[in-house]
Amino acid sequence: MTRERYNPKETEPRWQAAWEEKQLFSTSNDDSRPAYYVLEMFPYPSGRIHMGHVRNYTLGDVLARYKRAKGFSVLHPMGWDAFGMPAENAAMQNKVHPGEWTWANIASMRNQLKPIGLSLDWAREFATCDPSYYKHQQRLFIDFYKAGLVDRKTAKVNWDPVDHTVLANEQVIDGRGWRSGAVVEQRELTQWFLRITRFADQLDNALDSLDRWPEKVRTMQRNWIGRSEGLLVRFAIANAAATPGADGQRDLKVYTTRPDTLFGAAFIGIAADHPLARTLAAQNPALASFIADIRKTGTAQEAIDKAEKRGFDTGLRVAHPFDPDWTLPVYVANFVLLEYGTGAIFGCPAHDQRDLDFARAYDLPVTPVVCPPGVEPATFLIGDEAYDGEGQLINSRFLDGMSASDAYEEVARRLETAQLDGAAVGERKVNFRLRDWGISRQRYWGCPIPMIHCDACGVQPVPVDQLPVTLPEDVSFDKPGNPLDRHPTWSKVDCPNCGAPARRETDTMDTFVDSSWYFARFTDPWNAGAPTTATAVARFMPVDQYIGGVEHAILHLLYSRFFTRAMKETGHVDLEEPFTGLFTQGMVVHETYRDASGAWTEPGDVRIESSGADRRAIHVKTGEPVSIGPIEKMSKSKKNTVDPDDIIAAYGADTARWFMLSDSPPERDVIWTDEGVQGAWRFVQRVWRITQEVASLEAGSGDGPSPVARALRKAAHHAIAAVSDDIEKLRFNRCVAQIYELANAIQSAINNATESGDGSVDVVDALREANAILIQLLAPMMPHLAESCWEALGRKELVATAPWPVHDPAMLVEDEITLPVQVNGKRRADITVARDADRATIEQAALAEDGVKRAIGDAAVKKIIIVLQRIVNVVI
Ligand code: ANZ
Ligand code: ZN
Repeated sequence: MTRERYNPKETEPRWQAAWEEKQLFSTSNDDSRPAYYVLEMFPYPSGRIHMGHVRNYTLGDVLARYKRAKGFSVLHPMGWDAFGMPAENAAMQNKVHPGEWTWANIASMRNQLKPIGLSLDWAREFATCDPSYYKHQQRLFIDFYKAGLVDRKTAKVNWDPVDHTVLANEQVIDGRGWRSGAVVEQRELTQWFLRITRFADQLDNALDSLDRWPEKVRTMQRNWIGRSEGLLVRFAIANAAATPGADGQRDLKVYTTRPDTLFGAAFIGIAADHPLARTLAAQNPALASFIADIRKTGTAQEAIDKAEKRGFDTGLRVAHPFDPDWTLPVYVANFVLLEYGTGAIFGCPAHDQRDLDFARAYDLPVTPVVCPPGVEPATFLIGDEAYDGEGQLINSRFLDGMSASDAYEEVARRLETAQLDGAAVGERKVNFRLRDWGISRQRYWGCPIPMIHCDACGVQPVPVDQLPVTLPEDVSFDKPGNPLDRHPTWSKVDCPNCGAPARRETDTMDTFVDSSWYFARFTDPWNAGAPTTATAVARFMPVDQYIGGVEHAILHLLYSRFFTRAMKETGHVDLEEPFTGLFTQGMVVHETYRDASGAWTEPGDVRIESSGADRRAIHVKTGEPVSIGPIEKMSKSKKNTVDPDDIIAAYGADTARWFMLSDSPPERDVIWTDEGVQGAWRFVQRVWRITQEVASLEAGSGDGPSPVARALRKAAHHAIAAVSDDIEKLRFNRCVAQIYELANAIQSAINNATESGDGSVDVVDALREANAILIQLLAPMMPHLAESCWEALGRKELVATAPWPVHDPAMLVEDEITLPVQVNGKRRADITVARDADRATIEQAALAEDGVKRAIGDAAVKKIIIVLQRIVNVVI
């Protein structure tokens, strides 16, 4: 019999065509089966599919195929997150229109995705840069606007004074514009905001209910939202009259989460842009220039945290709330943020590190007020480190001896009742770190914000029946800045309210908006009249399993959660949480190589010469040695990428999929190695060979039940149960291990049947059953190979349409047990007996073994010790 090698080049396109022809993966919106929605984060059309994509989509595909086999109507769509800066950069560099560049990339990436054999519903494909998509996004924006979820306010932007353009944070490198190299300035611009803070509390609370999300992602979200409970405290200004610019100022409000430390207060800090700082600076040129100076640090939290603590003593003093004779200096300080709390703090150097650094720099008193447990208050001193732990109050008058939490309550209670100018001094307040979401971008390649500015009527939304507001095609990128601003006609429009000449908004939306609701659009991308269709949303949403990179753990997921709530409030969906299950996959990593000159060298140019401890590599072209560097995330800059196209061309998609799934748990990084790929390739061939062998087995003589057959059936049914469970839990590397085991069991049964000639009817039946199970279990992972094997078994239908195998619970019960048999303490044999076998049966079986008989020889058996279910010892 001829055994042909499995040839993916021939089979893979054939099976893809067969699936396509039968439209197996297009999902109907009206189907009586239960729905299951699996979604991978859609790609940005950068131009090439990389291994990270392959991993992401393969993970989702396994689940989609499995759920389909389990009888679900599975929604598994694909689209393109297609707006964004790289297209504009390409336009500037290569003189190609961003749209042209983007659509060309989409076409080539789609061509790269298809050969992977993903079970995607391509009928639902869309790109966010398509007016038929962003039209609905504009509609959502207008509905949010009407519902009070949109705000227009001033905010700081990074301004490049040479290019005359606004820069995104990632375009500011070490304080300079990425293209011009000019020192970036902060400018105030009026911008559009989505009021995500309206839902801050909900977004925080609901994290508890997301029990199918990784804990680390929930924690990251929680930290980002940053809920804190504290107290607003008003400090009376003590010397307003004596301080130029402070006339009429009566109090200064601070936010604190540690009112218990109030007696440790050493100063007041206000933000550079605090209104009081501004009025004081108007009368104080030295302060004004100090403020101008610290503004250069920018607004990024990281930069602020890193910057040296600096302040300017304004001369203003405030009274301590519990002691009118105790006054504190007011500084403008660079570490106090305008947008948090009230933009003003009281500094307690002993118990806050920033305050301590500040106090040391400006020679302010450091009075500890919380003494750590077990430390003698008299000896407790603060050195370079603030103490932020628990303890007992000291140096704090009426609070002395209390715990920090009791002291917190006591201060809060007293200040809530204390009065200053007819209002309470203290007020409890929950604060959030979360800020409203500024979505204005001064760029071309984004969704136009559908608003019109009229001198007479103010801001007006574009009437819904005039949507979409489309981007003009005739734009140039030869100058920096936003081409929409300098387009001769695009922004000229009549006011929808009074008809007078008015001006279109030229800002476009942050691309995070585009990805904040695409999952809802996938449920009915054909609805031309509205963003969503209620029945379709009800059928598929929320997404049952969302899969993507952990780099999106904060913003994308938070914005999507906000959008879902905002869409609920405006009647577009009827749910709050978009993703019930979230899985964050690890990265694909690879060794790095450098040639003799230190230049990064591609894996394709490297040959590993020897393995083990003295692994060495050479350059295939020059024969020169190549040094092997650390394993790192695949990246173009280090040239340690492997192109999916090359792998598929050499081995086929199944090999790539299998290796990707097999090597490590999906949440961890997977190290791409040539040996690993080879191993996967060998397994593909092995499954093919096994299947052909089983298909050609002819049942020989012997009927009646065979123990070999029984053991094989048990292995197969055990594998069904284990693989199903592991797929449900996305533990794909464990599925792979189970499948290897089953393949081994089948192989040894084949060997047994062919060598001993015991191809009894029962054994051949069991082999056929186990082989079919093997193929079905690996079908979600290696779908093409599975189809070829299925066909070789003589099945007429596609395995992609076969129902998932069901295990027989009776097969999972362990009913036999293997016991070692010793003779005078030395192991001589193993016996397999029924788990509940009695002593007599076990003795008989033990004494019947050849090895045992030989060891006993002529001696008399004195006794036989049986430890049930453990061991048998024959004493002679
Ligand atoms: C006095 C104090 C004493 C504080 C102490 C801390 C420790 P979270 O938990 O993040 O809400 N703070 C308040 N507003 C600020 C602003 N705009 N810029 C910089 N810091 C600000 O942090 C609240 C604490 O951060 C507040 O409690 C305040 O300092 C500071 F031993 O007040 B605390
Ligand atoms: Zn008007």
